[in-house]
Order: sequence, then C-alpha cells, then structure tokens
Amino acid sequence: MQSLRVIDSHTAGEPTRVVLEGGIPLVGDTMSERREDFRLRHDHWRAGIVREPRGSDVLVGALLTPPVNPGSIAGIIFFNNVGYLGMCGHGTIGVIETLKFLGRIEPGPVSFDTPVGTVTAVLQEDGGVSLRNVKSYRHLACLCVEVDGIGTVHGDVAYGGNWFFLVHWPTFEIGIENASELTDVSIRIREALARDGITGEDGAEIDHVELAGPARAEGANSRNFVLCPGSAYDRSPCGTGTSAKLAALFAAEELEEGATYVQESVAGGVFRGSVEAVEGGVIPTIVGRAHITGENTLYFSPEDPLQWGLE
Ligand code: PYC
Repeated sequence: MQSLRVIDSHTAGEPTRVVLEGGIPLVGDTMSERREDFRLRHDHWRAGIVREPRGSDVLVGALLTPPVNPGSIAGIIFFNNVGYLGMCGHGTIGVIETLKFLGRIEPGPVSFDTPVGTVTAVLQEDGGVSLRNVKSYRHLACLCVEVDGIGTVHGDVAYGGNWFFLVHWPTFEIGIENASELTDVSIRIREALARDGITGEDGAEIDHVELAGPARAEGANSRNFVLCPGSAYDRSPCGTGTSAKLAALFAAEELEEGATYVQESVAGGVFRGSVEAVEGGVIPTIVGRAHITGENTLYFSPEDPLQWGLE
C-alpha cells in the first residue's frame, strides 16, 4: 500500500493540503516541466489526494519539490479537483504556516519557485504572512459579454498568477447564503467567455471568475466571490484573484502605488493588498494568515476501487 504524509491548513477558510516532498518523484529542470510531468505521468495522484473520499472539491493541494533557483527553499505545484494552478496565494500562505509548524522555517523572508515564477514572502512574528506575488497585469479592459440568463456583463481580463475575469458590473450581494446562485452566475460567465473566444494572453484559458460587491467588514474596500477552475468557489479572498484585481485597479488609476486595499471574501475573511509599479504591470503584496487543521497519512490501496478518488 502506498502512502503520503500531508499537513492540512486553512487560510481565511480556504483549505490547503501540503504534500511533503519525496512521495511523487517528478522530473524536469523547471517548475513548469515538473508540473507537466505531474500532469502527464502522475495525474492519478492529484485526483487521489484532493478528490473525495480523501478530499473535496474545495481543497487545493500543494506538492513540495526541491527548488530550481538557488535562493528558494522549495518548489511548489498547486492543484485541485480538476487540474493544476499557476500560483495560489492562499495556498502559499498555507505552505508557509505548514513549514513553520514543522519547524522548518522561522519568522523572516522565504522564497519559493512555482510554475509561473518565484515568489517571496515574509513570515511575521505574529504568524501573518506578507506574500510578494508574481508580476500581475490587466490584459483587456472593460469588455462586454452577453451571458445566458443574465444579460450584459462588464469586466476586465487580468492576470495575478492565474487568469481572471473581473466583473465590474453588475455588482452582487456577496454572501455565503447566496453561494449557489453566485456559482451559477460565475459558471455562466465563464461559459460565455469560452463561447466568445475571450482568453488571457497567448490564448490562455480564463478559468477563474471574480464577482464583486459591497464590503461588509469595517475597513474593507470590497467583497469578492471567486469561482475556481471546476465549480468550487474560494472561501478566502483569493491571493491571485486579489493580485489581478489590484493590477486592474492600478491600471484604471483607481489605486495608488503603496496604498492598502482590503479585500474581503464571500466568507468574510480579509487579505490586505498593495502594489509596486513595474514595467507592464505591478508586483502585488498580499497579507494574510493560515492555521493548521490536521496532519495525516493518506493511504492508497490497490484493493480500493476509489484508490484514485471519485470522478
Ligand atoms: O488564493 O490564489 C489563491 C487561490 C487560487 C485558487 C484558490 N485560491
């Protein structure tokens, strides 16, 4: 029977399952080559780790690998019930809390390699994490999309480590109590983007949809609902989604370099974000924190018909 050791955490309600390195031997000199190797030769592990009965649609997995850059302490490949992510903000904060829990890191700076670039973070003394993400940018501004059963929707296409459609209008009453309706709306928007051939740069699929509405928490700028690849929604404000939003606000001159933007999630958690301007976009910094929820050994028995998870 094969087994894998995992540590679970949540960041503002969104779970991360960190698979400690060694269990799934990936080949490749870059993190994108390793992610491709994971996809092509070991995809059954992805499904077995995050899908039911061991996981759920909402769980994001993080496989640790040796680093590819000398200054980084590890590589990370993020995945979920339907595939692989470029970067994951809540997940990186979860990885850092996990490494702290294991006694592998102390407060201070730390860098990780991901398939879309190296990210750096500072683990603060109080457990908070300040994450400097990859370059983020607005790709297409103010698009109008006709969405079945909804009508015209206006939004931007932006990148924050993953591709997002950021809906500006209509705005929504964003709350957990409306989660099924918000999921349905977001799926329809994603289908309309695919139907109309609207993509990120170089034809990249827009697999995340971010709805916005008025904040409920005092001091927050807005509340979001983020549909992830598949049909689960992010319980956290979504680190890459907040990065994409900050990049779009900066491009629209609605956010100044260095100013703090507080993004609340559908579940009420918050990330504090800010940007540094760079050529062609911004480098966002996202501040949040994670909490450990469990430590487990997953078993994969060849006698189990659901060894590699439910379809
Ligand atoms: O925090 O970047 C994020 C994220 C992406 C998908 C789920 N969470």
